[in-house]
Amino acid sequence: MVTDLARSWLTCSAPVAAAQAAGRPLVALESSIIAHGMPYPENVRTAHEVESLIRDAGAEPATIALIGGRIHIGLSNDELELIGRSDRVHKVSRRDLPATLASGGLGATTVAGTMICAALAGIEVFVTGGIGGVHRGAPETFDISADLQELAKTSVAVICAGAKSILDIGLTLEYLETHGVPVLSCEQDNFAAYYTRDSGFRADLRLDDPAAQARFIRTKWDLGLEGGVVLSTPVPVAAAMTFEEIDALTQQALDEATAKGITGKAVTPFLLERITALTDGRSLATNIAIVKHNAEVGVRLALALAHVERGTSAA
Ligand code: PSU
Ligand code: MN
Repeated sequence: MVTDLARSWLTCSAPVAAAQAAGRPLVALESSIIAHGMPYPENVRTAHEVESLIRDAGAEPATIALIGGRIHIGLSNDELELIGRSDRVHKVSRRDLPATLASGGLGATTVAGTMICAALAGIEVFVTGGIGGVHRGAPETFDISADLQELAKTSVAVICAGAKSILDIGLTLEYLETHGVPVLSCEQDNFAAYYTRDSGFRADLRLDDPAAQARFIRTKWDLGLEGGVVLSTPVPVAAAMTFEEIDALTQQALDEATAKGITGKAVTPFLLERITALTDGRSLATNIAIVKHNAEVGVRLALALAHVERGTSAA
């Protein structure tokens, strides 16, 4: 339950506050992808482009980060620059939120961290790149992203291009099923694999129409079935990488992580950085295309959700 006490930690930007007051749809965006997922200055440029795209489509973007002991919902240009440029930005998942807020440090929120803050701000739709998941080798390491537990309990719809094959995608989908998290897909039947379109695993349900996606999500929450919904959409064909290329480089990055003894929250950023380097930055162009496409899908969902009444559909 969201309490006034929890909400007292929020600082909403003027455009976000105006959208909330006018009842205009909002789309949350994460900051870990800016601080830890892409190099400067492409990260900040992409963040601006994604925000513009959402605004032009009729919703208000709300990039979320922790600055000076406050949860910022919507960032100014200077704040985006700070998060994108500083090398002192903590990666903030659920367990890191209190420490970073209490110390007043800079924090970039992961999928889990962003979901928590979006829910506090009453934002139902959140666009990211790829979700975290069950890591390959998790049966020994227990390395399962806190994103999955958050999806199980926090009621936010998360639009993504599936999950990267640095993860065990099959086990990730099993985990989501166990925890009652619906995995929707659009544009294809299968769950996406981030750099490539097809993970080889089916999503629970394909819903291409934003109105149908919105009705599904509203029905879940109307029923009191708390927790998130994953909406997977594949990387656009023109920007997709081939399975052979990305699979070999993923394996190399995983081997390097093992050899270096990388563990805990450092694993995902290490793998993302190595893959960017190993592809000579080509994966960066793919990353940018993915986030923009996800934003297009997310904004259509946010607009559709604004039109779906709560309660039994009269249709
Ligand atoms: N996977 C991606 N891109 C990302 C991340 C994951 O393809 O940017 C980031 C997201 O912020 C995600 C986080 O929530 O990494 C997951 O980290 P961990 O595995 O430590 O939970
Ligand atoms: Mn982990």
